[in-house]
Amino acid sequence: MCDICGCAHDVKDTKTISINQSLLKSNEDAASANRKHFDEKGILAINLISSPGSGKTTLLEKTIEALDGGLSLGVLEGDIETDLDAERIRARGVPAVQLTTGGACHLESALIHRGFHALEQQLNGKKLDLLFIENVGNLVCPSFFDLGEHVRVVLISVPEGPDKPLKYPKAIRTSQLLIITKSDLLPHFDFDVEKVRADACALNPSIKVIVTSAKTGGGIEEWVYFLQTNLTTELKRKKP
Ligand SMILES: Nc1nc2c(ncn2[C@@H]2O[C@H](COP(=O)(O)OP(=O)(O)OP(=O)(O)O)[C@@H](O)[C@H]2O)c(=O)[nH]1
Ligand SMILES: [Mg+2]
Repeated sequence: MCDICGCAHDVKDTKTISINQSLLKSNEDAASANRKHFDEKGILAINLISSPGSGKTTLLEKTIEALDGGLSLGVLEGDIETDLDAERIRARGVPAVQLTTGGACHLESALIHRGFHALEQQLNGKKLDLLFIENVGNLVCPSFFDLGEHVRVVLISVPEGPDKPLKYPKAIRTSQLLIITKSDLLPHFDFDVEKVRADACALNPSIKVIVTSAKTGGGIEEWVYFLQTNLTTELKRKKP
């Protein structure tokens, strides 16, 4: 068990399991309330999960560039310390709130609820289309916590190695999209994209895979299309 967050992974002690189950249950209740709130406002919420440094904030920067004001975005940035990532997003003219967990290795729904209200204050009544939640860099604990998102996206970068889907199956099983980032580095690493795709699809047959590079812009158009399609589907689903 993770000593910091008390997550339910690899739990052997029955007393600990019951504590963690109640923690997860209260998180799930708050996640449902968040999702209802986002639904009422016609927002598509996206939770980005990855190891530290896989390229989450860089992908968001490229997304802002690619959308070029076509959709209205807001970002909740999760980190253990500092508001460096939120500053990077705000520098591109997009509202962002930093959620510093003070040691915890994942975000939880109650923090998202508070962060979203803080974000709304920056919006001055402007409607959001997409809410991005950049989770704390960690491929384990964030997989266990629904934040009320509509879409979960897991990122694995080329330098991390091709064994990550097999080693972190929960992240793959609970995500709708796997983004393989830093594809410009493929010539320098033993990273078999087709094997990673096959491993991910064996764990989660419905997962979609997109290969991107923030350096060359490869795959960014496909990612933007994924976002637009999911936003349209969500809006249709909510229509009476
Ligand atoms: N070569 C290459 N480098 C990249 C790419 N995307 C991101 N990087 C670099 O990877 C490093 C980490 O990128 P970030 O976007 O900050 O990663 P992150 O996942 O947000 O990191 P944390 O928030 O700390 O978990 C930076 O030096 C980026 O410039 C890419 O597509 N190709
Ligand atoms: Mg980041």
